Amino acid sequence: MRNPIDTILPGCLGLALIVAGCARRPDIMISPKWHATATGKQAIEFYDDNDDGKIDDEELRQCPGLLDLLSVGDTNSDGALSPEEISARIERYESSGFVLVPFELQIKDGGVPVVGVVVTMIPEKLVADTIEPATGVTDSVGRVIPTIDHPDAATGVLRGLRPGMYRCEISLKSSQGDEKLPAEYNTASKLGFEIGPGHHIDSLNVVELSRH
Ligand SMILES: [Ca+2]
Ligand SMILES: [Ca+2]
Repeated sequence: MRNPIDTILPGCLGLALIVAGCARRPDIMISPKWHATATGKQAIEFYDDNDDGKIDDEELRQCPGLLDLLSVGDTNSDGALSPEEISARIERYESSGFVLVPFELQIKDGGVPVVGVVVTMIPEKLVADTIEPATGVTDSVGRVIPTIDHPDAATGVLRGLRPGMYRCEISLKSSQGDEKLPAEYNTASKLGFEIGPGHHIDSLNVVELSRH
């Protein structure tokens, strides 16, 4: 006959694991898994079309999120991003411990806020496997705080962006579903943001449409 203690122990162990699980931070509140050195090298693979070992000019214009990084990430001021500079920035994301960074955008047309614009923040290819996209719709004053869809979040979404480099798509559809904005704002968007730890906190980024 089985010792009753053998039957009780697995139950206790199960309870202990559940308690331990409760004490852990949920995975959604843990920083993305960055690989700084590998990502710096991969940037060259992805974007260095002229094989000079760095990313600049036309190469940066193809990835607007990295172009936005230039202002803070080009530490030797040569107008280009080296793999070491990209790795250093990613190490900064990691060491900061930031899980989410607040980000707010306002869309205006001729100075007038535009309502109902869908804003999508798409991670650049370099970080697409590490961080999630975020999206949202402008409110009555043309403002949007993009959120990340996340099934484990209590509300189903995470407010804020992961640190990283993003291309920003802006779309406004008619009631028939036709795109009202030119491709330069969405499918061919050259608008990018580098979201560094604390970089955009308390600042409102305004995009003025120029459709006319
Ligand atoms: Ca190059
Ligand atoms: Ca540089």
